Amino acid sequence: MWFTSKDGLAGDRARSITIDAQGGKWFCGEGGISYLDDDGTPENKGDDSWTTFTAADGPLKSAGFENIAITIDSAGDKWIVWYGLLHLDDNDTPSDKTDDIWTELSIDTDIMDFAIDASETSGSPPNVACTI
Ligand SMILES: [Ca+2]
Ligand SMILES: [Ca+2]
Repeated sequence: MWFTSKDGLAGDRARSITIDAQGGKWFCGEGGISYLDDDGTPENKGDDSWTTFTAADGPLKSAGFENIAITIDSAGDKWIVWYGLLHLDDNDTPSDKTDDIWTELSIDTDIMDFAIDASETSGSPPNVACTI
C-alpha cells in the first residue's frame, strides 16, 4: 500500500513516522507534518482521515522540510525538530487544529534527529537528546 500526496500526505518524500497511543500515524517530510487516522484499517484508504500541518500552522516555516522529525511523549505531546525544537500540544484532538498550542523552544538550526529518554515524568518536560 502506497500513500502519496494524492492521499493526503503533505508531500511525497516523508522523512520519519511515529505512531501515537491511539494508533494515529504522524509523518514528517516534504511539505510539513501529516497526521493519518486510518480508522484501524490501514489496508482501506476509503475511511482514512488526513490532517496536514504546513507553514500556515504554528511556528512552522515554509523553507526546507527535509530535516524535520517528530516524536511523541507519554502525555501525547508532539516534539518536532526542524530549524529548532517545537512542542505541539494538540489537546488530544489531532484532527482539529483550532485548539492546538505550539511552543518554539530553540532556534538551533543544526538538529537532525532526537529522542525522548525514560526520565520523563508527568507534568515536567522530558529530556530530549538531539543529534547534531
Ligand atoms: Ca483506513
Ligand atoms: Ca487539536
